Amino acid sequence: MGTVNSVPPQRELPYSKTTATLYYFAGRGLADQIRWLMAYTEVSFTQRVVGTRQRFLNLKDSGQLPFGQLPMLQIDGVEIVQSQAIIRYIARRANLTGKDAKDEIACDMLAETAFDLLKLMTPFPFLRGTPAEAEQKANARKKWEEQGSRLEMYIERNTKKGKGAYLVGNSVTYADVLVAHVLTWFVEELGADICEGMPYLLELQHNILQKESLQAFLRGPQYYKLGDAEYVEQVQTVLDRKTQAAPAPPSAPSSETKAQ
Ligand SMILES: N[C@@H](CCC(=O)N[C@@H](CS)C(=O)NCC(=O)O)C(=O)O
Repeated sequence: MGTVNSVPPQRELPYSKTTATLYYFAGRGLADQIRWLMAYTEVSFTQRVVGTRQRFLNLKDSGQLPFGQLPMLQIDGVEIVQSQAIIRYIARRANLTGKDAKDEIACDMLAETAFDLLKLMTPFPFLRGTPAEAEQKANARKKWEEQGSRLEMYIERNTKKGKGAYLVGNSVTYADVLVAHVLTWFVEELGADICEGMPYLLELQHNILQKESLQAFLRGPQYYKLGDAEYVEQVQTVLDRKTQAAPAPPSAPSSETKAQ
């Protein structure tokens, strides 16, 4: 953090050639949902990788991270932190919150469920090869069985009412995108068998993945693979959580990356 009397670091300005600028590590984490939803809703974005401790401290000291945390998104002249606030903003902007206030509440509840599930996936890169990995996998699988089957029931009910394979109402909402996202991640970490006996969820995922802009994103450089040792190293360095503290780099590189 800056010292008394020191000049605050310059604020980072949004990249002018894309609609949004996303600040996060070079990996999935809490930004992955945001990337998926921006891709689905055709928001062009640039990713600024916060890859050094100094860049992270500069963002905090400049006041751009009011709670001292990433991710942060610059869009439409505002800066948003808190991943779920970012998600809701993008969803409302794209009219993906259903037809009325009741639908919006349903979307909100489902989005929180997707977020609960997501938080079971984000620790995996940090646990690989440790005894805790198997325990976390077993816990995630159990939670999936509970919550996945509830999500399956939502879609089944809607389908049987003739509304289609959606979680809310008779068209896509951001809840569908988030559930397709977390399901995809679960399958990567735990295997495709977690979806056995869940045909409605698979249909929903299939429908969401048909979206061309999402497919292009998933094929492109803005989509990160499952977190590996390099990602772990970066996060731990930036957040200063390494057991052996690495010296902070003298200045943050101007890593303008991955414009879409
Ligand atoms: N509730 C926040 C949590 C954000 C969060 O924990 N971010 C981590 C990185 S994934 C962070 O910046 N941690 C720094 C810290 O807490 O000091 C959200 O959903 O955005």
